[in-house]
Amino acid sequence: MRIVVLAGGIGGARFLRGLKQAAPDADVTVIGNTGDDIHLFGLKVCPDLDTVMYTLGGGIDEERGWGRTDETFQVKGELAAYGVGPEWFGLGDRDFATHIVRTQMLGAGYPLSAVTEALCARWNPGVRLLPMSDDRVETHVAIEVDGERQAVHFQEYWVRMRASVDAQAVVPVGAEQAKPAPGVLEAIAAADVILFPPSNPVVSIGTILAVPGIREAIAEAGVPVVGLSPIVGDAPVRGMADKVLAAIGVEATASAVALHYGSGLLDGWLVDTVDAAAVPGIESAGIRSRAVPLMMTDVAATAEMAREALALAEEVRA
Ligand code: FO1
Repeated sequence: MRIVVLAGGIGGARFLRGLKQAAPDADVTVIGNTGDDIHLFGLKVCPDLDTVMYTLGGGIDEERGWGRTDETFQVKGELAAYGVGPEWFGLGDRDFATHIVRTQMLGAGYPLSAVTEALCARWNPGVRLLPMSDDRVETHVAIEVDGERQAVHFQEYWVRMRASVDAQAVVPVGAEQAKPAPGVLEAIAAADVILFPPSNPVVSIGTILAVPGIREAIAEAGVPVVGLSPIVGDAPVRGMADKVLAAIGVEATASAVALHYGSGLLDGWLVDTVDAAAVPGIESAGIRSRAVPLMMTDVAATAEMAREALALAEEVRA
């Protein structure tokens, strides 16, 4: 079975670990969000691609959910000693090697998709990890400071500001001019099922869908598209998805996110058991829905969620 998964950072990566356990023989292609990418110290950092690669490759720091395990921060300290910022983004010594190799290969002319393939040759994530695009897309967040509107890079909004101010708008800068990376449209066209894991619907899955051609390819793929709600009991399970959902005028509820994606895109939507009351409303919008436990407490629980998503896909296909 060929499965395509649109993945952001921590939530998407954790879901993929469960999917691999639930469908060990499946051929999984991950279309990774690159809107979170940031250039720091002359290096290109791809947080969502690295989080998937490290999580599935066994190198992730489990407790943080990002960056490398057994990490040290000597280089970060030395940079700070030179007064070279920013200090708010924690790049570890082991993690720096990934960004150095990536930046070196990009500088030699390799596209991000080839670089990602090369990095994955070391990590063997067990999925094909494709960036959504080889073109530069960086998500910026419009905020208001002292009555003034300004745009900050998503990472600054997310990590330095901890999403402490309201987001007026979320803009994937460069998305309109970006093209799907090689293999992305082909993978979607060849998929037997397409999954939206519990990633951030705005800055992760929304950014991937903002690359011209990807949303259309998914809508026209003619195979079941099933998502899992990142919102449980009217609150994001992790992260601050409610902050960016507010920016696009979408309520932080399991059903509001499903309706935001729409029945033109989604065929099925899993909500957590606490949101079971939302199922009839979602179904009346033309999206098959089912309430199952959605907390990714461990790999076994996540594998069960993945099995439920695949089962709903077969129900939809019938
Ligand atoms: N998230 C944080 O909250 N604090 C950090 O200092 C931080 C550093 C970092 C370094 C590399 C990397 O790949 C991810 C990092 N993240 C950090 C997570 C990152 O902001 C998120 O993974 C995504 O961008 C949002 O999904």
